[in-house]
Amino acid sequence: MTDRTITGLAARRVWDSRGHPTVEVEVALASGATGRAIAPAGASRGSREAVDLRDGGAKLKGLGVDLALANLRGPVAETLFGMDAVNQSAVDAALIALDGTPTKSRIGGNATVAASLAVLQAAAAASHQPLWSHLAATLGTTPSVPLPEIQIFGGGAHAGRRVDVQDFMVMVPGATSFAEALEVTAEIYHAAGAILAAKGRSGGVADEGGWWPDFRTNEEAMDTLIEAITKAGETPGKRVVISLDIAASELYRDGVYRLGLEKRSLTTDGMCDYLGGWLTQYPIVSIEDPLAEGDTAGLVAFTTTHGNRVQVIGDDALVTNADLVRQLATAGACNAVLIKVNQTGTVTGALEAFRAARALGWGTIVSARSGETEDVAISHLSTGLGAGQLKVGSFARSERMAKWNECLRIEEVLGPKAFVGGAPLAATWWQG
Ligand code: 2PG
Ligand code: MG
Repeated sequence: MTDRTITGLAARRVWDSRGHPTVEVEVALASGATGRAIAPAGASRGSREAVDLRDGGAKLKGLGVDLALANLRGPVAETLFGMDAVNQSAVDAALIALDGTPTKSRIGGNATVAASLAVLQAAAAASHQPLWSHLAATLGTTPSVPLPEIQIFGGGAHAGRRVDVQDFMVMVPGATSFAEALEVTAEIYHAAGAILAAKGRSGGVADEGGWWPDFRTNEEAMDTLIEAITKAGETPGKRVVISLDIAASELYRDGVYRLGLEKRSLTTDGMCDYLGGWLTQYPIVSIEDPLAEGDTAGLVAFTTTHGNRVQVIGDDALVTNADLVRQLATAGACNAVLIKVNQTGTVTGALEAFRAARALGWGTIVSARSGETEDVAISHLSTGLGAGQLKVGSFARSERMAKWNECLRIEEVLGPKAFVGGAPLAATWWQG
């Protein structure tokens, strides 16, 4: 037994930003150091991602976490007690072996991700370093402050499918610091709110804090975004650019893409042309899940046609899985990966996916889920790994703002020189 041996594990039910129950884990080490983590939850999910263990039944819409908590207090605690908290890969391998399923369905991805991250936090606490610097020190990475990717309008599964596209976002690669990027985004966010209010179309905010999308077409949302950027005193495509998450798996049924808002269906080719048109019309530099996870041919076609000028991010198709990253890279689909720790269920799984993407020269984007909490681990993860971008949702609601604010604190320590800015976006993508 050393100071860093895991000696205690507490699991409790807490609540996420949608008011749903989730799992919090607190791990204690022999030295007295502790680490705490909360599992987030997605709404638009890839079919191969780690699944949350939920109780089912009528209570709490079936979303109770008593079974996951029982697993944590029983088998997970028994497995982790006596292990070295610094040896994250051994801890995660033990969790994976205990679960024994490809999607963590026995122990629950919500249980494994909270346990894995709590161990990481405890190891950082034991080293008397903030998580970002502990990560950089143990992984040998150069920490940097990521470019924030911030939602202005939320749609898709996060807004009652009021518009088809899930995330209409801005990035400020022309900013000289994370702090400046947030300030510019704040102006755009509030300009967008004022435009909607003036049109009598304010409807509150969607799940991730973006304005509720009361639009007649998807293009109207795009045009209003351009209007908001302009109203904020910026020239679209100069220091501010657009980023989208189409979340196309949500639109894909029986081999076609159904755009509910505009009541039309598109084939894969039609969807490629539709989005390709937007790429010529608007200053879009990044597009996530343009085609569905099951439509690999579509993802390949889209990446082949547009991948030299736009970042094509795989979320549902890659589910933070190193093998899928390599497979899709070989096929020619995507050129960037979204990293969500709970999609794979362990810190080590997320690191493997990150490293696989880096080795391919791909872009790397650490992301929150639509169901979030006050947990700010991803701000540290993105900084410690030196990821290109951080995607957290919008510029409202404290489960989102907590993560942006944590990056401000980290930037204060690292200095604005550590801000990634436009660096990860190839010059051909961003002409500003
Ligand atoms: C996504 C995320 C965050 P969810 O699709 O990228 O926007 O959504 O957590 O619902 O999967
Ligand atoms: Mg997505």
